[in-house]
Amino acid sequence: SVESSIPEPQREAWKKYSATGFKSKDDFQKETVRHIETTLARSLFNCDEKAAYSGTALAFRDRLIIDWNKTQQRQTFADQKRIYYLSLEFLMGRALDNAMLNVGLKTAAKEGLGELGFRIEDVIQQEHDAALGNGGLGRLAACFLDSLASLNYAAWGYGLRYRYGIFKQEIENGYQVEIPDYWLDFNPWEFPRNDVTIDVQFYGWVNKYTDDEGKQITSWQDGEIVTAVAYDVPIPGYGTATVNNLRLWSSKASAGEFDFAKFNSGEYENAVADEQRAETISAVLYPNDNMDRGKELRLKQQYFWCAASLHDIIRRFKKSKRPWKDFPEQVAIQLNDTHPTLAIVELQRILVDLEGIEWNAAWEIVTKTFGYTNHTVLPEALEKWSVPLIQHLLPRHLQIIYDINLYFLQQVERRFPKDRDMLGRVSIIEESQPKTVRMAYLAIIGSHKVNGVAELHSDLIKTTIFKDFVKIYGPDKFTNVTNGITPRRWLHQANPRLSELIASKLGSYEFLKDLTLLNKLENFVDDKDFKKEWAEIKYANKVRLAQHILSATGISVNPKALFDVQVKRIHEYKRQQLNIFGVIHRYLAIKNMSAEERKKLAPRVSIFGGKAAPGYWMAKTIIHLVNKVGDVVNNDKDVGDLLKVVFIPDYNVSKAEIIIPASDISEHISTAGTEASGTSNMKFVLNGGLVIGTLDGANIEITREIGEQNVFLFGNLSEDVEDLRHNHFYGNHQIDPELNKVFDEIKKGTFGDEGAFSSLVSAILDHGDYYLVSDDFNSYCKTQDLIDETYKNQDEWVSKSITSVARMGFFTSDRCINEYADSIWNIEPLQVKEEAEVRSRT
Ligand code: T68
Repeated sequence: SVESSIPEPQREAWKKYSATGFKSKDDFQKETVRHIETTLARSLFNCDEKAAYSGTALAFRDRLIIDWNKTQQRQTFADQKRIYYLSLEFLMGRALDNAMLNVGLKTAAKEGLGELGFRIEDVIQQEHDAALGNGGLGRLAACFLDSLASLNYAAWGYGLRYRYGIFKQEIENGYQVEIPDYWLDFNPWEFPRNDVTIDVQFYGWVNKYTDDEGKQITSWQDGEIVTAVAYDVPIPGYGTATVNNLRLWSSKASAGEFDFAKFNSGEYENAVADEQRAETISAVLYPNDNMDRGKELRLKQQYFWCAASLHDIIRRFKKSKRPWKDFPEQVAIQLNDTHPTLAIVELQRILVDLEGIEWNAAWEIVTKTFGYTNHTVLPEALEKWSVPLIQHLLPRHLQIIYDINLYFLQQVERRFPKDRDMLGRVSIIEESQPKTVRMAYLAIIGSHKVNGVAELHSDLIKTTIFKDFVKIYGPDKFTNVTNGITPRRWLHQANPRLSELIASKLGSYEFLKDLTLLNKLENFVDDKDFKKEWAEIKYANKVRLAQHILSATGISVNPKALFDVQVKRIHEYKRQQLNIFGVIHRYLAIKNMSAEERKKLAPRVSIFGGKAAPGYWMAKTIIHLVNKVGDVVNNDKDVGDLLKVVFIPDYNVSKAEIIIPASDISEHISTAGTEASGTSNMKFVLNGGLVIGTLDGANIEITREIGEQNVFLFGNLSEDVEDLRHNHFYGNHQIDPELNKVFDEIKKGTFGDEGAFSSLVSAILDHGDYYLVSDDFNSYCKTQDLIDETYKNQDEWVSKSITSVARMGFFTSDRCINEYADSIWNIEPLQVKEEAEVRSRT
């Protein structure tokens, strides 16, 4: 064994002082104070909350890294298959609270910090969010990491270590302003691995020749080299000793490239410029969600990260000394959308060009290794890269893409000799000007499984964008894995009082590991005291949110009002415009009411939040309108508490943890067929909020699970969308009369210069109303009225809330990960002996 290769005395000396990590309040204090006094060079007299956070975080980091080391050793010795989750985005949020809860030491830390003079809530809030993602796709990756570790899967995440995460949003005069998010000044959660580097090549040319032994050699040479440096982030599982790894790559100039000789020849500035160019690759996260624009730097990011990750994976595989054909038994790589598709091409290149494996044998290894998850059917979000750009940046990869395409099309031609159009339709290369590479097609052809993220979405990709591929490969290659969320962060951490109440009824916190146990809550839907406590917790969460709203916006809201929340990226397909038009409609209705009628209305706070991509004009206009409507409504004496409109700036993971537990109603109102899944819908319901939604994405499955009587559904169905759009252009397009009144009010200048909002109005009146706002307006408003009525009966409302939570077990990301493991990765968890000994759950 590896152990016995080290001499006994040496092992003994080592073990004597081997780090064990704290397990008690006292040890926690000892470690924290030591870090504050030595690592941070502070003292009792100048330790502010920031320093207390830093010391606490460093103590917990030490705690994690011990288990991290053991986990990595265990996984290496076990020599089983590993999962590699490739994602350009990991929207992790804060790590400290999560680390405390997952290792079961939050109570110890709370008491320990208390004695040292700090409130744990204040300390936790010092942390800067790790915001390396845009929205749902990035947060899904983060939830998956939590589940993979919690379920003891041997899994690695691979991503980029952006110096700037998603921008910070400020609102000035109602407009979004973007501020760079420089988040790395103090980050205790990463371990730089300066010894783990990989050189990545760009540009250059392809040399094909026959060597002395008569072998055909293809070599990609004379490129520019950029070095990838690994930074490791420990990912603790909940209630287990497993701590997995998230490896993020940072770019720097390669030692060979950064030419010190130039210093002497007076080219210092050029050398520095070279270095900066290399560092630019991992400098910034592209802030577009569901939108792809073919920028060269983005393609560079993709290849840089794919190449570094693959070489790292292969290096690890090679240590096992197995033959290449075993690769797919040792390695499963999951592609989070098409962003890592070049990994398919890179693996084929390595196998064929560098390892000398015959094309077909290599291709079999490749396709068995990869799985591809699709997250959208929106055409503008499907990645396409221009052929000349790839030719320039990655000449050898372009050849390989063409060869993959050739063999694929030959196969298609043999199978469908009569369908001549088929070849053009399914070709990886689109014959446009310039030609483009359709990354989704490449991802499908290079993977053994393709999955959508909710049932409707998985059906849609099979019948629309990937229809031909279902014909070619048969339906079994395509599958569904409905998204999930981690209940650790989205219930236990974000809503500790609710989690505690649930645990008190269920007898333990076991539901956090098996969320289906929540169904036992149904036994308590008629328990008066329980319901009272349930409602009190919601109210307390609303008070907390009201405080945040006041400090962030200056707007004072009544926590007794119905909180109506829509927080997510701003996008026309998500239809925040429908929401704000509905708000204006409500405002007009209130203005027209008698005093008697006003008394009967349930007061409401309409809460918006979310970022617009900096170049997305329409989305920015929506933000502007929300703020301007707020200015008018919130200062209208006729309205008072009956309606407030709030835009919470800089929506992010840590804000979500405050907002979601405080909602009564949340809005998931995308045009049917456009939102692949949605995941915040799951978070809101799990926290006892009800939803208003369209029959789209995971809303459909949520409804199936919790019951139609507990969801406020409205709007047209996805199967009718195409006809409606067609009618807008070729029939007569009738605008809903109530919506027209809203437009008249905007045009009157009630919310300021009407010209500022004309693009929003004319998208509906003049440009075909692609997102069916007018078609769904009436049904939306009526459903909002029904919500008002239902809310008046608080007892019934609370029953719906409890019943819904009880039936949410399906939507844990643990279930989701087990499905991937079963149906795509073919992998079992690695059992952990220490598990029993670990964790009192706090
Ligand atoms: C989201 N996609 C889906 N994309 O919109 C959402 N895109 O329905 C789904 O629940 C979620 O993925 C998880 O499956 C995104 O968030 C992006 O952020 C994105 C980023 C870059 C390029 C394209």
